[in-house]
Amino acid sequence: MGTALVYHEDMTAARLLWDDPECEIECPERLTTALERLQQRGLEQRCLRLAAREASEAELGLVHSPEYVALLQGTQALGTGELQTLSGQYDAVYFHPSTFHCARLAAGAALQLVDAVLAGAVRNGLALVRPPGHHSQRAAANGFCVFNNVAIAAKHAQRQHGLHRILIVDWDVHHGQGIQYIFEDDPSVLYFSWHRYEHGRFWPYLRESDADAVGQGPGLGFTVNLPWNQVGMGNADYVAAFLHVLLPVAFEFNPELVLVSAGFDSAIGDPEGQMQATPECFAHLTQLLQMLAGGRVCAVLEGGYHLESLSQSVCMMVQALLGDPAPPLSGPMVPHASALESIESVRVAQAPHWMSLQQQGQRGLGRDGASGSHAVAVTLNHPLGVAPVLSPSPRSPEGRPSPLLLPGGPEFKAAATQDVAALSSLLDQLRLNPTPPVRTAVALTAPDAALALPSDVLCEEGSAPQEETQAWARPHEALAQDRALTALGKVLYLLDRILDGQVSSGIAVTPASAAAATLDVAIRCGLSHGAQRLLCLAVGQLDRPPDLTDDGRLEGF
Ligand code: Q9C
Ligand code: ZN
Repeated sequence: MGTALVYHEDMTAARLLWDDPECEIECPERLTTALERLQQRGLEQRCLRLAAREASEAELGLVHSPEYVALLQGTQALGTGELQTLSGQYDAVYFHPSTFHCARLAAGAALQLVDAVLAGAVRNGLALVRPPGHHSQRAAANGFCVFNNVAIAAKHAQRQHGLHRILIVDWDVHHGQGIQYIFEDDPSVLYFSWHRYEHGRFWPYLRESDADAVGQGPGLGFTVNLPWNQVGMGNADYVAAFLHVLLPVAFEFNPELVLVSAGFDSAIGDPEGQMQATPECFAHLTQLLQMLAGGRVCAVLEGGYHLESLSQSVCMMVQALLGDPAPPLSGPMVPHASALESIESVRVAQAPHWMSLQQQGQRGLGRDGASGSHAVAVTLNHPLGVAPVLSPSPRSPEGRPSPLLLPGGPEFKAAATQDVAALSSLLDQLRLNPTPPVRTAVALTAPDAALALPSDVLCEEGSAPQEETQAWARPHEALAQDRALTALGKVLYLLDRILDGQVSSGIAVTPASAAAATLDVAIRCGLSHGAQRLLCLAVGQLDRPPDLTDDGRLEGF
């Protein structure tokens, strides 16, 4: 099952016909340059090419008012002066006689992509479109957007394919307020957006772009906003946002389909975003999203105005959709303090709605950066006390996640007692042990011991017996070095404590040169203790352990 690339040359027809510095960046070359680069890299040829079709009036009507669609239809016959006047009635919008046709193709491309993925013709795909869509509203164009391509695709997936849970990931650097408005009271669509915000001083200057906008009514908790309050956010900030906000919530939501509002104005070089994330970051983000919804990821282009950065980022995303390994991320993988503040504020705002954000209590994320580039942190997790893999996530009868309780709310106490009882009986049924007494243990060798750690983290002094460590290390040249061997002893000890059920999770630091070998040993050691399934998540520079076969089996097991 492959990757679809949906496109139509006609979408290059719309262009700005008058002088407007704000709008001139949304130009036809955005599409032609990206497509050329995909061809140059041989990526386009590896995709299933689909010619975009126009969305029908009924399909546009899934999101937009008939009057608005009729108004847009009328623009085809207007002269330049009239187009300019009409454009002036909206914020950051320009119309061209071909805008209606282009915008219908853009929405149609998103629909075709969703149909191809949900019919099983492809696993995933990208629609290269313009105009973009995520700012557009029921009866308003906004921010270069005419029809809300992704919102229309989501409604279509619900109506025509019967989907109950759709995740929209909006990594464009602007807040997709249009998508937020359309789904803010709808618990069947989880909308995540990060965006340049600068405490409200960046376009579109909306109060409702902040972290405390979490949705309304039955949709409470199904809008997740992560405002960036400084420019210059980079790879570490984006990965941290995924690991600490989006992915916990997304796994708990358990979507049937992931739609990506794939704007690349959040990448380095973009004049709008002023961010620092490199194109490779989008390969990693794409890979992370493919863990959801059985890999059913439909990406639709939104912004992205630096032609070189845009084309590279598009290539990175398509590469990842095709299943190619992601190139290593450059730069120090340390999030900015401002990013951690934003991430923490979203976690606090969303914690009442998501169990996965409640587990770390009040402490939140540590402020202390990881060690320098000489070392790789290996995080080990106890299989118990996490969402049981054997049972479906809890659902209400309508098939969506059961409503979560507000701690301190009126019904909370009674319901909590019931819940705890239900949960422990579920755990009993699954023959799972209670959560180990120690939440996190850290095994550090001397050079890393200076790391400042939260007070409730247990620092493991122990090491596995020397003979045992050496036996595990023997097949690996990379583990011959003293420092690597010492680190391995610590890893093995930590793993032992985890598999014993005394410790829930742990972090160990190993020299970068020994990371792959250490991981290999940790996997073998885990399997030899009877673990059936291991999830290895590598962020950044780590090759797959050499003996791991394509179907995930380890040679010899
Ligand atoms: N310098 C999209 O990326 N201008 N639309 C903001 C701040 C409007 C962006 C001015 C930007 C619209 C899809
Ligand atoms: Zn944008």
